[in-house]
Amino acid sequence: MSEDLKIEFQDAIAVLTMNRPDKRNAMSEGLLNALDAFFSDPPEAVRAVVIKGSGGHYCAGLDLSEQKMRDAEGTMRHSRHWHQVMDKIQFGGLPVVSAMEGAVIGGGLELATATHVRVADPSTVFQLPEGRRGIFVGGGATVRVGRILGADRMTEMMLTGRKYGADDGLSLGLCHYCVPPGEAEGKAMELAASISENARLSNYVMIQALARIEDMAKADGFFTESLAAALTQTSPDAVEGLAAFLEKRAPRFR
Ligand code: 1HE
Repeated sequence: MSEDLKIEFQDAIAVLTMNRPDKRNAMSEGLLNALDAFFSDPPEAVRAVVIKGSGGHYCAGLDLSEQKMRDAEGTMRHSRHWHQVMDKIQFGGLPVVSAMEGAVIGGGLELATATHVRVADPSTVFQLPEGRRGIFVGGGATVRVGRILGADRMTEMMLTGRKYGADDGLSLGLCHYCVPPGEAEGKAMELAASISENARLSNYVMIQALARIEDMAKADGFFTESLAAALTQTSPDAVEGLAAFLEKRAPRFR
């Protein structure tokens, strides 16, 4: 197990802690590879994941101290590696909840927006400082942050390097919850526990289908929605879920 990423289990929830507090959990190659390894082969019993940082920060983005000048090919390969890992997080099939505080900056925001549920506390700072450092985003922000904010607001955010707090983040969609100081992890665990009680296939299909349907033409989206419904509605969990509702009891999914 990598020292940079602590992996713990609480019932069906895997809790991943980015563990480089001295560097504000900046994303080193080691940390990125440890996330890659977890999401490539998560234990079968895991039903949801919580990602958090240590030392009062979520993630301060790319580890700038590891950066060397790369040529165009090296830069492209580096960026595409980030895309692969972020895709694995977003489309791996497990619901992922971010518990955020402090820095959610650069690659930290790219990581957060690859996760499905984002909880912030008032210390949280969202920023894309790349434009101020002479570089560009490369870990997926143009698509993931761009779709949340729109290109117009993201352009302004990058040009000025402005910082958004948790309340702004909530109204812009960078986070889904803003909780009192220090309560982000507790709320994230509560949400992960509740999500993990859903039928596994329903969660899987939500994760696989929704973001892709957003990329489709309307007619293709409607068609794909019907396929997704056909898959879930004909599963044993659908029979159980509907029976449990009518019998006024909690469902017992597989
Ligand atoms: C780092 C990093 C880092 C901190 N890489 N070492 N990301 C950034 O441009 C954000 C840069 N960091 C910051 O703006 C600030 O550090 C924070 C707002 C996150 C925190 O401030 P503070 O006052 O609590 O801490 P600090 O004193 O600035 O930093 C503590 C240490 O962490 C210090 O090292 P030290 O050896 O002097 O103790 C910092 O150098 C170190 N540190 N952040 C390396 N990011 C796929 S492309 C993505 C492109 C990007 O992500 S670009 C954005 C990078």
